[in-house]
Parts: sequence; C-alpha cells; structure tokens
Amino acid sequence: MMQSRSQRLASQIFKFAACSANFSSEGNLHLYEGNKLTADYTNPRWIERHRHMFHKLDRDNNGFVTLDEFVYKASEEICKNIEATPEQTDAHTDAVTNFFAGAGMKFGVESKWPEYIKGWEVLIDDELEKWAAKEPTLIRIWGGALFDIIDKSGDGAIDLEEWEFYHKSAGVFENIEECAATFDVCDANSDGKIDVEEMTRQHVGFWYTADPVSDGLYGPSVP
Ligand SMILES: [Ca+2]
Ligand SMILES: [Ca+2]
Repeated sequence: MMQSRSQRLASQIFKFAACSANFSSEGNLHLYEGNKLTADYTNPRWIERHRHMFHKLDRDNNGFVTLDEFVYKASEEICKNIEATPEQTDAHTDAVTNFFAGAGMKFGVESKWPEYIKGWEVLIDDELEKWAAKEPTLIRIWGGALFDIIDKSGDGAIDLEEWEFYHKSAGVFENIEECAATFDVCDANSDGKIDVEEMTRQHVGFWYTADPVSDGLYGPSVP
C-alpha cells in the first residue's frame, strides 16, 4: 500500500527522533549508558585492584596519596610523553582533577588507604546513578579527554598502534603481546578498533563494578 506524503514525513521524523535520542550534546552515541549497574565493595578482586593502584600512585611510598601526585602523573608524565597539545593537556588535567575531587581528594591533602577507598565508594555510587540516568559521568568526561589524546589520527577510533604508543607513554608496559591482550579487552565488540563508548564502558567495568568482562584491562600486573 502506498504511503501518503504526510505518512512518509511522519515516519522520517520518527526515525530522526529515534536516532537523535541516542546522541549526546557532543553528538556521540551513548550505547552503554542507561543501564543500572551495581557495585559490590566487598568484592576482594575490586579491593585488591584499587589497593594495587593506591600503592602504584603513592609515588614517594609514604603511605599517603595526594591529588597533586595524581595530577602530576596524568599531566607531567603521561601527557608529556604522549605529546598531547597544551589544550589537550589542560582538558585532561581538569578531567582528572574533577574525577578525584569526586572521590573526596583535595590538593595538598594526604589520603591514607581507608579514606581513599571510601572516597571511591562515594564516587562510584554517584557515578552509577548518573550512568543509569544517562547523565554525564566524570569517568566519561575523563575518557573523552584521554581518547582525544590517544587517537592521534583523529578518526574517532583507537587502533593497536595508537594503543601501544599510549601504553608506552604511560609506562604501563612495552610488551607488544600485553598491549594486544588489553586492546582486545577494551575492544568490546571485537571490530579491531576501540571507540570512546567501549573505552568508557570497560573502565566502568574495571574500576567501578569489577565486571568479569573487564578483567585484564591493565594487563597481568594489575589484579
Ligand atoms: Ca585513530
Ligand atoms: Ca570496537
């Protein structure tokens, strides 16, 4: 049966609305947000993962971490090594600062392990609520800033070469097999490239909810 002109128009408008409902203000698809995710803060794997990172981030090994140490690592070490532009570095520094501020950290204030891990719980509760409501999360904003730096070719996808350069710059590991393995974990839909949706989702799974499909995101040295 032939559709009338107004029916065709209505159908086109409906398709457009259905499409744009999935787009954020930046114009990116939000594939994974909107799901209600839960975190278990008694999960030993989740605790060990964060404890490992706490010790790694405690650069001077005095049993405390500070926001200053995190921002130094993110901006001075990683952004310099990966040759981020000053604008990219500023955006990344803001994102990291806001992220850890969400976990209760402040410049010049030392956090011991119990406060540090409690801060993560507060942060995650808030983030998972926003995630379920499709509101902007701090991890997504950080992911976007980092993605922009890693994606040297600017094609909106991270390939294995760009992923390796990032890992070398961040001092995670230089071993190509390990990079390929973590690439596969992050490439959730296995199409050979990482998009910002996948990167954010796998980091939510790794750091927030200890989702088994995110295991191995940081290679064999991080639990
Ligand atoms: Ca790219
Ligand atoms: Ca992919």
